[in-house]
Amino acid sequence: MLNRLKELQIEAINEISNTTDLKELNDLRVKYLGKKGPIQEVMKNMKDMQPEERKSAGAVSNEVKNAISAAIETKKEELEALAIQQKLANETIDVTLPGRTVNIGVTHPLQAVTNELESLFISMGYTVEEGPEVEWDHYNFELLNLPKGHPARDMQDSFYITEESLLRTHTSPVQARVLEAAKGKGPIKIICPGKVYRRDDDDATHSHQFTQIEGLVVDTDVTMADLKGTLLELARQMFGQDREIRLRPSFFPFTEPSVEVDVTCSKCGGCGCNICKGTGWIEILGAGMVHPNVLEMSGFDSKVYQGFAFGIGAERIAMLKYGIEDIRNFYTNDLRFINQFK
Ligand code: FA5
Repeated sequence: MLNRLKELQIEAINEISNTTDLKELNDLRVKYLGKKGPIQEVMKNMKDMQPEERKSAGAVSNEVKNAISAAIETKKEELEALAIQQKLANETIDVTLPGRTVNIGVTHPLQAVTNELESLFISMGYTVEEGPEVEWDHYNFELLNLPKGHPARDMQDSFYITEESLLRTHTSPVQARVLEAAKGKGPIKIICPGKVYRRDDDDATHSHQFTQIEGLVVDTDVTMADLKGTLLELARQMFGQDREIRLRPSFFPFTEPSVEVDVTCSKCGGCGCNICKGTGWIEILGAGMVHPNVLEMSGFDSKVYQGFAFGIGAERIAMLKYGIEDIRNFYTNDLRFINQFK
């Protein structure tokens, strides 16, 4: 019996040393040390032994089991170390390989100009307001001194949705909303960027949907000089410190006096070229002093408060700044155009 135990030890250690796989090693543990294994089988005969013989058989069986366990542990450590080495070898990173490029988007030039104008006005103490693109006739026209039937409504051909609602034709209704919400108390200093819509025929300089940035300042001591200074700063920040502006008399029902604002042409510097049609000047926005009727309709005392307002066409600014010749480029989503602004 003792011989059989020694034979089993040699047999097990042989098999253990030949195995190359952790699962196989575990199977060998079950095979030799499990309850139904050959060592337990041999030990069943112990009951027929003399006490002295049984004692030494017990000791030998323990020695054999310990030797097999130790061989399994050693092999396990060896196989685990080998597995880690193989994993490391397989996962080697080649740091010399070129990286995969990620396609990074680019800010649309129209958005870039809007952002730039927003930052400029925020730096001058303005806050940014927004309003709905589907607007009530009341805010788009009536509160801006354009009652129903007023001939100046034809200046902005509109997309009506119902008799009383339309796609806003300018960002000026936001100033009407802000004035109304202020309940007759200034000061107000806001800009409102956003999309506007008109039944204009699309061509190189007109679009049926375009972007305006409205500005409104209302306080107790606001003059035309404040408006002019603000617009000169705007022109110089956007187009260069050597720009000049000129104010031409114009008409808007919501401002009195009203002006159209031109900036010296950035291509020819004012001598006259194809961009400025030989005049040296390019129109960029409409502006004026807020009409007393507009202030009064929103609850402001026009003897105490005055204000100025302006409406910038963002596409026109972007076209001048980047030399873009056709406004439709902003809306055709041609990546060859957009990627030039990377
Ligand atoms: C207005 O819309 C006034 N609400 C501006 C204003 C605000 C005046 C506050 C006074 C006080 P106007 O229709 O001129 O004004 O438009 C303003 C600017 O929008 C124009 O100077 C031009 O740059 C731009 N614009 C007008 N129509 C179009 C169009 N169809 N496509 C692209 N840009 C346009």
